[in-house]
Amino acid sequence: MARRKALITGVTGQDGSYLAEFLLRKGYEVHGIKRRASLFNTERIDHIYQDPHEADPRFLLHYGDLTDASNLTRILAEVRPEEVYNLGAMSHVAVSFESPEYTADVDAIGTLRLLEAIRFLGMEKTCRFYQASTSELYGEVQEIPQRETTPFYPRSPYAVAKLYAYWITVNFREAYGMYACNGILFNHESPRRGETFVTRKITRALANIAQGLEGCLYLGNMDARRDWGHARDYVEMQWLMLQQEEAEDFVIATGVQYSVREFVETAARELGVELRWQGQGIEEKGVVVSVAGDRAPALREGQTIVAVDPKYFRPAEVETLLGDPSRARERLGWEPTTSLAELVREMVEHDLHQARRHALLKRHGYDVSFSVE
Ligand code: NDP
Ligand code: GDR
Repeated sequence: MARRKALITGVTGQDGSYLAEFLLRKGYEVHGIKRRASLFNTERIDHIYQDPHEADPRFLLHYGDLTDASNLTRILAEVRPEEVYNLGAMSHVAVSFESPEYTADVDAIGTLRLLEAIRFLGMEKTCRFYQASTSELYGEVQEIPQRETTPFYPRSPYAVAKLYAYWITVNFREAYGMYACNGILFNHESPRRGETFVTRKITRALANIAQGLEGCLYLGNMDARRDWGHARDYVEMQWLMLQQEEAEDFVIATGVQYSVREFVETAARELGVELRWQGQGIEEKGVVVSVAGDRAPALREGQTIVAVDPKYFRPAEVETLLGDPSRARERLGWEPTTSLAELVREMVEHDLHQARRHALLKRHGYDVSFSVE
C-alpha cells in the first residue's frame, strides 16, 4: 500500500519539527518546505534529516516560501500530499507591528496561495488542510474562557492576518467542500521554542544568569496571562483534526492560565532561586532572596536579576487568554498531559545544560558569544 504523504509548511519551526517527528512515527512520507537562508536554519530537524541519496527516504525538504505562489503550486504538484499542515508564518506578535505588510503577505495571503494551489491542481477533494490558527484571534477577550464560538477581536497585525487565514480556510470548506480546518491553539512551548518568545527568553536568560553568563533579564508586561501547554502534545491534535469524518475547528488549550511573572518565579525556583518583587510598573525588579543547590553558582542574595524594559511593551497588548478545550476533549479525546511545572522543568533543564557548557568553555578561555534579546 502506498504511504500517506504529508506536506508541512514551517517545518523548521517549533511545531513543524515536532509534527514531522510525529508523522514519521506514524509511517507517513513527510515533505517539508524550508526557506533559503544564508545560514542553515534546520537545527530543529537535523536529528530526523535523511540523506536523499539513501534508498527510499521518508523525510524530504523542498525550498519554498509562502510568498511565492508558483513555487507552492509546483511543490504541491510534485508531492501530491493527502494532508497539508500550514504552520509557516511570521509568528512573532511584537515583530508584526514592525513588519505588518510582510506579516499579512505570509500569514494571510500565504494561506490563500496554498489553498488556491490545492484547488487549481484539482486536489480539493483528495487533500486535507490544517490551518495553524491562534488564540491571538480573541485578543481583547469577549468571553472567559474562550471557546470556538467566542467572537474574535484581534489586537495586532499578526492576529489580523491570522483572522483572514482563519476565514479563508472556513470559506474553502464551505465553498468547495474541502476538508479544511482551523486549530485554534493557545500558546504552546518547549525547549525548541524560538528564543524571543517570552517563555524561552525567560528560561534561557535565567539559566545564563545562574551560570554567570548574563547579568539581568529584561521583560515587558509581566502581568500578561497566558494558557501555556507543551508543543509536543499540541501537534498530535493537529493530526487528529485531519482524521475526523468531517472538518471542524477546535480550540486546543489547557484551561489553566498563569502570568508572565509567575512563569519567571517557577523557572527561578527550578534553578534553586527564590525571588522577591520590588517596585511597581516600569520600576519593578526581581531580587534574589535565597539560592539553594548548585544550579546557580553565580547568584548572590540581594542581586537584581529581572527588570522591566518598556521597549518590550506592545502598541496594543493581549492581557489575558484562557482556553476552554471542551469540544476537543469530547470529540478528539484531548487531555493536556504536561503541567506548567513540568513544561518549565523541561525547558530549564535544556537551557541549563547549554549554559553550563558555555560557562565551561568560557572558563577554559574559549570565546562564547550568543545573542541576548
Ligand atoms: P515558529 O516561529 O517556530 O515557526 C514558524 C515557521 O514558519 C518556521 O519554519 C519559519 O521558517 C516558517 N516561515 C516563516 N516565514 C515563512 C515564509 N515566508 N514562507 C515559508 N515559511 C515561513 O512558529 P511555531 O512553530 O511556534 O508555530 C507554528 C504555527 O502555529 C505558526 O503559524 C504560528 O503562528 C502558529 N501558532 C503558534 C502557537 C504557539 O504558541 N507556538 C499558538 C498558535 C498558533 P524559518 O525557520 O526559516 O524562520
Ligand atoms: P504571544 O507570545 O504574543 O502570546 O504569541 P509571547 O511569548 O511573545 O508573549 C506572551 C506575553 O508575554 C508578554 N511579554 C513578553 N513577550 C516577549 N516576547 N518578550 C518579552 O520580553 C515580554 N515581556 C512580557 C507579551 O507582551 C505577551 O503578553 C505566541 C506566538 O507563538 C504566536 O505565534 C501565537 O499565535 C500565540 O502565542 C498564541
